[in-house]
Amino acid sequence: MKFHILTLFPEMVLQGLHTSIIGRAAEKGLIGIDAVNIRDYTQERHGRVDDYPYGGGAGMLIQAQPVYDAYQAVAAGGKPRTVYMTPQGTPFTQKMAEELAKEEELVILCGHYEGIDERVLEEIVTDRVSIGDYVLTGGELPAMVLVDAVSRLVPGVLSNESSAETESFYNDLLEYPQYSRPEIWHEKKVPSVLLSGNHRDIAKWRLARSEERTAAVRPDLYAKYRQKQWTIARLSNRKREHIHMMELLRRGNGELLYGKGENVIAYERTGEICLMTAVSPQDGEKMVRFLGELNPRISWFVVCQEFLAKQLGEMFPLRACEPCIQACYTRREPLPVRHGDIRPLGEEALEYLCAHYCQEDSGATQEISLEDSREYLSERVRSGWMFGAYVEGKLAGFIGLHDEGSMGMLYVEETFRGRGLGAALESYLINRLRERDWTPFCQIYQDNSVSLALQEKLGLYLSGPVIRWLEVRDCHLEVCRFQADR
Ligand code: 6GU
Repeated sequence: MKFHILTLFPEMVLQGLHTSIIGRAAEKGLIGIDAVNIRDYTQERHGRVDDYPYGGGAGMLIQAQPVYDAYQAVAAGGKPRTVYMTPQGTPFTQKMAEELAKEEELVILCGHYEGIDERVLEEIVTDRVSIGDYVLTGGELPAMVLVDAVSRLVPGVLSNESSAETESFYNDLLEYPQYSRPEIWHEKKVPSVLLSGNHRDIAKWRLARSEERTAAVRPDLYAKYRQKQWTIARLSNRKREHIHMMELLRRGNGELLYGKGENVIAYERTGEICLMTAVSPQDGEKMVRFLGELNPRISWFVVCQEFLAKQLGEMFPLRACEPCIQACYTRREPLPVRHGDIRPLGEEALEYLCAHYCQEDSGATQEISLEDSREYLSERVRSGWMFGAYVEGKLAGFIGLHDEGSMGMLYVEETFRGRGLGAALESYLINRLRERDWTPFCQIYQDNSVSLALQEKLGLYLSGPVIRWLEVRDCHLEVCRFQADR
């Protein structure tokens, strides 16, 4: 990730960003921070970059020419994403940080004085971003805020532990209070539950404190959280059928786009996956229409009813995969893992994964390129949820968690089949998920009798009705016919 910061005060930005975690990330080359002095590009004598605004008013404006030339110098003929830091921008959120973190290159433009000539902004700026409802003297601090928030999402910038930690266990809620040594300070004792060693009780206590805090200081967030909880409760009326949607919301990986009783649309942002369930075709009709108007980026639909598949097909250009049976593991006790050497996989296993993860198994079409599946597997490895079984130190099979939370990608090398390696891999993954208090689940093509037998053997419950994945073709060109018709 490379940041080009266009500013009148490059030393301010560089000093601020070359310390601590972000500084270390820059040293390691995980991110690049390039500060460009707009003044270096002025054509006026004495290095002047500002002038009076036409029409009068207080203060000075940065002129178009030096900004444009500084931009051209870093854009090098391309059209990089260019963020202008301004109090007149869209409020900055974690969601935006996540979106920006996908870019390879970002240009960040810092305003000063009363702003910048609008004409150059029109030509180069793709996003206008504010960091909150207050006015600062310049865009440098906001730019540093943005670089910090985006950088910590770049793989490797945070240690694995801390990045897993930020992963939304308490999604939509503020953090609970924390305590360190000593046990008593100023006659205040650390809450005794934290010393109990009982992880279930600790988690419960932390959740209660998080809810309390959020309700008190962020009623907006709390309302969203409550709606999610309420929807999860409604979905649990038909748990085997809805476990994938419940888990998406419970694990904090999904947003609720629509929730009216058991009519629900949930959305997973990284995979651009839209999960839907509806009570009746009439409800389905309404929901599909709603999606048409909202027009979010969607690469996949996952539906629980065939009528939804049909209705969506009338609105979006879709390709349907074969139907799946859903299986979920609802027991408490861990499963025995009858294989000694199962470990998390790192980048070094990527070639092996690419060679053996076949796309027919993923249900996708042959049109998903090797490049796309490599990127997907690499992202899955980085998530820390890919595990391999080793035999005599050599990789003999693997399993992993898909982006929307289901177990899958199970593979065992031909020569090692029939030895229970697949069962061991899945048992291992189930245990890891249960440690988090998550409900493990997977989706199996209904004609895959081998896998279905494995699910039954491990004690997973199979859903009666069927789940269907639908791939959106040309997803970013023609997302929605409905929109075009209006
Ligand atoms: Cl991005 N710039 C300035 N100057 N002030 C701000 C801001 C940005 N965001 C909030 N206040």
